[in-house]
Order: sequence, then C-alpha cells, then structure tokens
Amino acid sequence: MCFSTTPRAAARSRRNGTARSRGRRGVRTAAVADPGPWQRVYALQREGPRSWQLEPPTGSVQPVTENIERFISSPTTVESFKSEFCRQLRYEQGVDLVDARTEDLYQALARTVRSAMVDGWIATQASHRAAKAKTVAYLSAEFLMGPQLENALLSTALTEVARTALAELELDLDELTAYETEPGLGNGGLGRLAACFIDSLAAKSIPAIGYGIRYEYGIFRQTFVDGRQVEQPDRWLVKGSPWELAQPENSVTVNFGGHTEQYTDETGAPRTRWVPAEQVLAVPYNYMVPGFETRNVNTLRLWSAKATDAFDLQIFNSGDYESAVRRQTVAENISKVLYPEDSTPQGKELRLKQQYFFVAASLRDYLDTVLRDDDLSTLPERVVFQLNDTHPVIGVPELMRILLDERGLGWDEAWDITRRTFNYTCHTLLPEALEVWSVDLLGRLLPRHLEIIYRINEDFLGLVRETYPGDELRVRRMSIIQERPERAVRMAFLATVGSTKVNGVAALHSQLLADKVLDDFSALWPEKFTNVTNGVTPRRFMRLSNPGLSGLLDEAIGTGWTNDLAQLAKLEPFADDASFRAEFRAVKQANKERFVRLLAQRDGIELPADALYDVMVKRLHEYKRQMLKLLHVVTLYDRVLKGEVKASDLQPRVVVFGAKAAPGYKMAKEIIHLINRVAAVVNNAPELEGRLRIAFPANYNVTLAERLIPAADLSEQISLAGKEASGTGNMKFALNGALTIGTDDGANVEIRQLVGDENFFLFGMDEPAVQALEDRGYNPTSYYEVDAGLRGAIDLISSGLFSDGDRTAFEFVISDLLYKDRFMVLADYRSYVDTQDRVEVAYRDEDAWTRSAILNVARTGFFTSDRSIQDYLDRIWHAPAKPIA
Ligand code: 26W
Repeated sequence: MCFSTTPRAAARSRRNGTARSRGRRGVRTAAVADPGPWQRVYALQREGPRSWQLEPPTGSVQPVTENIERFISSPTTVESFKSEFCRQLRYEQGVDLVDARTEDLYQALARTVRSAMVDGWIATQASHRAAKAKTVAYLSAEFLMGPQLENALLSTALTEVARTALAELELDLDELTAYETEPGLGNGGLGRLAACFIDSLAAKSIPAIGYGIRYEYGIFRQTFVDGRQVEQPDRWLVKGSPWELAQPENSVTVNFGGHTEQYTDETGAPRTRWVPAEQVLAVPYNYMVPGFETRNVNTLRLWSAKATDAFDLQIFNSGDYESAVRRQTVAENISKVLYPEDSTPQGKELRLKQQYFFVAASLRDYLDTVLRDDDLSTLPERVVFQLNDTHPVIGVPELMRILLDERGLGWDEAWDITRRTFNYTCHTLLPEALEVWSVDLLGRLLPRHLEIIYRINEDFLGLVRETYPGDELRVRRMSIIQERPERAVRMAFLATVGSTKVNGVAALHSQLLADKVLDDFSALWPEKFTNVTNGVTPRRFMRLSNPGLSGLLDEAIGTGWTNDLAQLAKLEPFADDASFRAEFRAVKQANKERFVRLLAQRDGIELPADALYDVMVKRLHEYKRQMLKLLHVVTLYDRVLKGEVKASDLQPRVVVFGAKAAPGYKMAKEIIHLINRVAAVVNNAPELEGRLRIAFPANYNVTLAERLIPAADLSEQISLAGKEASGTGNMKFALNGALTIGTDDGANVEIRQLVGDENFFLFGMDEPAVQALEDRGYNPTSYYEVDAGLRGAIDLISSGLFSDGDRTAFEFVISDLLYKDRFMVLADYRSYVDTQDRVEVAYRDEDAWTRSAILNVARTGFFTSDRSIQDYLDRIWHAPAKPIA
C-alpha cells in the first residue's frame, strides 16, 4: 500500500512544487513544498539494508529513482520477470494467461522489458541534468528503428532471463519475438542511419536525444498485384505501441501563419514579434534507447500533432461545430503520414509543416524542459543540434527567432550562438534531391522565419561580396534564395551558412560535396567541411541478426567485438584455418536455410538453400541501377536459350531483390513490374533446370533485412559512380561475410580499400570516367549496337517473352535505356557482366571464396556506427561520455 502511494505523492509534490517554479539556475531540484510525504519516504528507507541519503534534500539534486527503487523492483531475475509479465498481462492487458492471445502475450512481454529499462532511463536523465552534460540532439525527420524487443533484451542483458521465465509459463520467446511488427518511420538509408546512430550514442554513454516525428502511418506496406506495386497503409499504431511512453503534460505549442509586427520594447529598442494565426499542440512520445553494456538509457522523443483546445473553442463558441472538428483533423494531419519520397522532394505544404512542427517542438523542449537554463549565451557548450539532411534546417531561423524575439538578444550574438550550435550532414549528391522551399509558401506558413532567412542571406552575401569584390555571378550562385524557376529558399545553402561543420557520409561523397555540390562554400570556408563515413550497429546487424556467426566469433576472438568492432581484425589468421573455414561455411549455409524457411512462411516463396545467394536490397531508384542487375539475369537466361551455355554448367544462383518505389515514381514502378515479370518466366523456365531463381519478396524492411543479409554470398552495390552518397547496406553485407560486387562509389571505395582488391569485385567506370563520358556526350544506343550480349538481353525484353507477347509492355523502360539512360546502365553493362562471370568462377572455389568472406568480416570493423559516432565526437560534437554509476 505505502509503496504505491508514498513515492508517487512525493513525485507529484515535486512536480507541482519546485519543478514548475524553476530557480534562476533552472535546475529542477528535489526540494519540496510539502515535506510530509518525503518524511514518510525517508522513514521507510531507514528500514532498508543500505543506509544512505537520510537527509532530506535541500536544493541539491536528488535522483528520485533511488528512492523509488527501494520499493519496487525492476524485472531482472526470472522470478521478478515472470511476476511483472503476469502483472502486465492481467492488469494492463486485462486477460488471464490461459485466455491470452499472442497479441496479448507480446504486449505484456514488451511492457515487461520496457519496465526493465525505466530505472536506467530516469537515472540517465537525472545524472545528465545534474552534470549539465553537453547533449547531442539528433534532429531527424526519420528514425527507421526496426523491431525493438530483441534489441531491448540484448541491451538489458535479459534475453536468457526472459527465455527462461517464459518457458516456465510454457511460452516461447522466439515465437513472441517473431510476432512483432516494426515501426517503419523512415524511407531507407537516412532513417536507418539515424537509428544506428542513436544506438551507438547510447552504447558509448553519450548524453543524447533523438528528436523526430511519430507518424501515425509509417512507410507504406508494399504488395504486388499482377507484379505491380500496390501500396497499403502501415497502421502500425492500431494495436498500440508498447515501447512508447506518452508525456502529454510536456506538450508544446507550435505556431503557423499570421504576420509579423514591429514594436518598441521597454528600453526603446525596435523589436519584431510574430503574430501567428494557427496553433498546433505537439505531444511528445518517449522511446527508451538502451545502450549495450552500459546502464545509460537515452531518449528518442517523437512528436505527435494534436489540435489545441484554444483553437477548438474559438470556432466552437462561434457555433460552427463542424468546422471546429474539421480544423482539428487538419491540425492532426501534420503527423499523419511519412512522405514516401526518398530523394525527390515535392515541395508540399504539409511536408514543410511537418518539418517546422518537429523542429520547433524539439527546440522548445530542449530549451525549456531539458536545459531549463535562462542563460542561453553558453548554449553551444550545452547542446549540439545535428541536422540529418536538410529536413530540419528550418531550426536555424527558429533558434534565431527564439533568441531575438523571445530572449531579446541582438542579431550578432544570436547569430553567433546559432551558428555554433548547429551542424549539417548532407546525404545526397543528386541535384533533384536538394530541398528548396518556395518563398511564397514559406512566407505564408512562417512569415517571421522568412524575414530572418532574408537577413541571414543579406549578411552572408555581404561577406561574399567583401571576399570576392565584383564577382556578382558568384553572389547569385551562392545566394540562399534562388530566383529561378521560382523564388525559393535553398535549404542546403541555409544549412551550410547556419552551421559550424558540414559533413558528407563517405570519403568520396564528402570530396564531391566540397568539389561540386557546395564548391563555392568550401572555397570560402574550407575548414567547415569534413567527412564522417557512415556505419551500422553491430548489435542489431551482427549479434542479433546473425547468432551463428556471432557464436563463431565469440569462440574465435572473444565477445568483446560487439562494442569494439576493431577487434574483428583478430579474425584475420582464421581465414587460413581450414576447420574454421568449414565452420564459417556451415554458418552461412544454416543462415540460408533459415532465410528459406522464413520466405516460405512469409511469402509462400520456395527457394533452394544450396545456391549462390546474390542479393540486391535497397530503395528502387534509377541511380542505384536495379536494371543493371536485371539485365545480367536476362543475359544468363538468354545465353541458355541461345545454347551458348548449358544450363547444367551454370552455377546455381538465387537472385534476391527487395525494393520499394516511391508511389509517384513511374519509372521505378515500371522496373518493379519488369523484375516481377522476368521472375515469373525465369522461375518456371524448363531450359534453366532450376539453376537460376529470382525472388522478389514484397515489403522489404528492417525485419526482413535482418534475416536476409546473413544469408547472402554476394552483395550488389552497383550505383553509377558519384551518385550513391555512402550506402550502409554495403557495410552490413560485408560484416556478415558477403563479397561485394560494386562500383567505385560511396563507401564501396572504403570497403574495397580495407578488404583489398582481391576480396572485392570492382567493375564499371569511376567518377572521373563518368564525368568524362558525360562531357564527351553519352550515347547509350552505341553500346547496344556493338555489344551482342547487351543486345540479346534488351531484345529478349522487347520480344514480349516476359509480357505474354506484348512487345510494347516495357517500352517505357527500354526506350529510356536506349535513348536517355541518365545513369549509364548500358555503359557499365559489359564490365558488370564480365565481372559476374568472374564471380561465378570464384564461387566454385569454395575455400578461396570462404577465405575472402572471412577476410571481409575481419577487415570491415571500421564500419561500426560506434566509430562513426566517435568521428562525430572528435570532429564535430566534442561531447564527452557520461556513463551513469
Ligand atoms: C524527399 C526529400 C528527400 C531527399 C533526400 C528525402 C530523403 C532524402 C535522403 C537524403 C535520401 C537518403 O536516404 N539518402 C541516403 O542516406 C544514406 C545515409 O547517409 C546513404 O547511405 C545513402 O547513400 C543515401 O542515398
């Protein structure tokens, strides 16, 4: 009885007392208005085994957690886990064990594991606040988290406890793990990178918060109907989300529209204020981000839009109930759906609203709830806002607005603070992916921000003119405001001007960024530009997804690699150990069998496990060149049809595709259709004697990636050189012992350098060659004319063989290839197919192949996101680790 009321009463009084009325120092302390409940708490503490903190706190920070932990226990033993699980099932789900459906069991289990993280989470926040620790605030419109249960168990070291506890209740952990549906709050690489980064930040005990949007609908669920992509809504919240903790009491208001006014303040200084026309409530939902082998648990705070009461009442009182309700849905639309475009921004009003919504809420939250400091002059020492691409760049003028209009700072001081607080990561090289917002739209939604952007631009162009007198061409090139085709704000330029550091995501990408996309800026500010090569979390993408390999590594080199991936280097000598190679091969084979079972169950696709697994999984985009892979497959088939190769001589191969297309991206959708049609024919072609199979499971996502990547032999990383910023799938494959066939692009360059040329299948033009060909004038048809193999593949598609005799079915794709081919598929075809022929030969030498695969694992430890985070810390963030006791 007492433990359920007393501590809560104490906490309540704390919140109602000191918390609400913050002292000038702004630190929330545990000094309380009503000492009564506290005394009762302390009296109880004296009965405990440890005697500590008997003095009621007087203004110093007293972590509440220590008090409460005296009375309740977090589920860390089999008994307490079982007890918490049963409590969750009965009192939260409201069912009895005998009647519980899998859904109930999963929810109860997830909540049990969540409760095991809470103590660390609360302690982390208290400790970081007390230490005034510098915090990394990672602002990202996407966090593609993947399934949570296994990862939470791993981080809390409770996997075996949970397994045993459930087994004692005659339940199976793996079954419940498999039941989970992942939250798809991201499109692809950028969103998944954000998820890896917050995992590594936690593992390294860095004070950090991820800020983003709690979309009600994540990335669409892809289905195929007659081989064509059909999108279904992703209702991931329908069953409730056991991993989140809503915190409506910490909601913040976000404004839109209206106008600005000039006025004179009490000191006689001219000032501006924004008089908005609309308000939306941003409600925070917290996700705990546990760190591997640390007690630290960081926060991911995702914002959900809700109509404000004020705004409802106003219309309601005017008697127009219907319009009040309609306005409510308009407000709540802001966080309704993730935009499924990845790389072609549409300039949609709702998208800009989403961006401002989450950034304004996050800055407000950080300043008022986390930092709670009235003095913002030291802000750059307390926080660093990392801009994950341009999506959160509106934060730059937002912080300026807060400092100028709300805190009364002068322009120069405000600008100095702002610039020192933000940093910008660019994730693309495609010019069409660079966001611009029309001045019209921006001025309508955010009039004050547009004024501030104009002023930033004015000052900036002043500097350009001063540095390059008379160079008006350069001024126009560098202006944050473009004039044509319409007046618009170039968000990448605003980000660059408003940040201390700008980084690309792989060595080649950062180079091209500085030399091409932002060349004028890197000439002006060479020291601003840096590189941080991407990485992936080895917890999820090795330890969890590849238990077979992990076990083998543990035996060979010890368990330390999971958070010190450089230790993989110790594996190097094992490449020459025949018995190790046999074990390594057995793991790969078991992973293929596991994947085959999954695919049969998930998609009804039957595959042989004994084959070369050739895998290309990533968003469907022309620059990534899924067409090149398809032309190779069609070439193999064509050779057999023409009798150039006997089917029985083919290396059995399973080609796996996984790719979603943006719903409005016609070419991408046509390519998906074509892949499915080719698959339908090839998979049933008697001539091939089952030696070539194409599998294109729908709805590729993190869950499927975790099963597929460990099964792969060959990793397809075949973008046109100079187009893929980094890639991160490429790293996951190499770390799981697949060999790469790839161009000299993105992080492939670094992978190849590390694994060595002999353990990597390089093909195609490099970036300078691409540039030279572009400059000479590229004519794809000429390749078709001279290369019989290429002609054979293209003609086979045009023959109607894959389209029930309809010769025009794929004209859209084929004529583009022949007459445009922006990404030079035809130019790289010969080199690619020849290299694939070398792959086939190499794969037949089992020992040599396995040796290379082991060396890929041993030499790619560099690609842990722990190393990326360390690079960010050293080069950009300078935020020390703060492990809690
Ligand atoms: C619709 C606007 C838009 C524009 C760009 C949406 C999303 C983007 C992203 C920048 C696309 C993206 O995900 N880029 C990928 O980022 C990964 C992580 O850095 C890289 O590994 C990939 O190479 C890059 O394509």
